[in-house]
Amino acid sequence: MSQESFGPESALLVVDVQNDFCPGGALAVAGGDAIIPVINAWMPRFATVVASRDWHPANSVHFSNWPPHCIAGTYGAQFRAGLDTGRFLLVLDKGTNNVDDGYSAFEATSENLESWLRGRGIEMLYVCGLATDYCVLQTVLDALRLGFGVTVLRDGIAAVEVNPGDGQHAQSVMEAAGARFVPSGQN
Ligand code: VGL
Ligand code: ZN
Repeated sequence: MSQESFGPESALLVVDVQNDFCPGGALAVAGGDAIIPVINAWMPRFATVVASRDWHPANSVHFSNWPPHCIAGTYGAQFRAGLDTGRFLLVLDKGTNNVDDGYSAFEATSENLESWLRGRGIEMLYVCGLATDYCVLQTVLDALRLGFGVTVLRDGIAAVEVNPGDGQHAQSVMEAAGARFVPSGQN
């Protein structure tokens, strides 16, 4: 199994691996915990690892679509225990407005992710995290629109599946837009 390191033009983007999206959380994703060892194993292969977190105000239009979750500063919004957060060079807060969903990490309000990545010469993004059918999907589509190459870690994502098949559908949409999916152990 290849475990080579990636070059300086590649970054790992860890999307929303937070308590509320894991078993027991307010918006639990089945399999949310299973991706943590996969993500931890990938992190040391990148010089640049960044993470986003869903970071909502207590009152948001977002909560007309979802049960309240990831309210800024609460336990549910904390990164999941076991995730190697010491490797994060940057943490992006998103969904911080009360007027929209803010699913994409490129909509983060704490930092302009696009400029930050470009300033470091990043051209390739490896994406993992939660949830396949919302924040991973929108982050990947934004990255592709902005011209980044995108690879999604097949075993490093999990879907909410409001409707069965949403995760698979999201994968098809990402692939059609130009994202590559790889199982762990491959590049
Ligand atoms: C997410 C639903 C609501 C996500 C965030 O991180 O994918 N999903 N808020
Ligand atoms: Zn949310």
